[in-house]
Amino acid sequence: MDYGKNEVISENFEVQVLPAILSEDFETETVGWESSGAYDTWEWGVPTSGSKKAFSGEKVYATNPAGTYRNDSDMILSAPAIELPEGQARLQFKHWYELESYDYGSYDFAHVYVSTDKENWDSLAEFTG
Ligand SMILES: [Ca+2]
Ligand SMILES: [Ca+2]
Repeated sequence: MDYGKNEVISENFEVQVLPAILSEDFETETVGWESSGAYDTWEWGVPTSGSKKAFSGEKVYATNPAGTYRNDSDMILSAPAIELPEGQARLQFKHWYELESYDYGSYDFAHVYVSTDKENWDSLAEFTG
């Protein structure tokens, strides 16, 4: 009953909470994360530029945690390969970014790709300035 003396009946739902297959807060030495590409400045550590803080703890993986990335950079940060069970999967992450842009568009882009064979990659998301 609520204050208006209306009876509220709601159904019961059962929610299954699945454990994360890969969870990373970058606070301790990372395993399996690799960077590559042109002018690769991906680095693990405490950011002193950009966001100047982490979403969790104090460490992050960032493109040059102490300054801007270089012009003509084309760099990749790869997560370790994981085995997914049958069915749907969800990728969830927190990120901070500041990409070079101008009045009518963006010079720089960031993408999130996934692959099942490390040869063919599907774009899940694209971010601009
Ligand atoms: Ca962290
Ligand atoms: Ca640029």
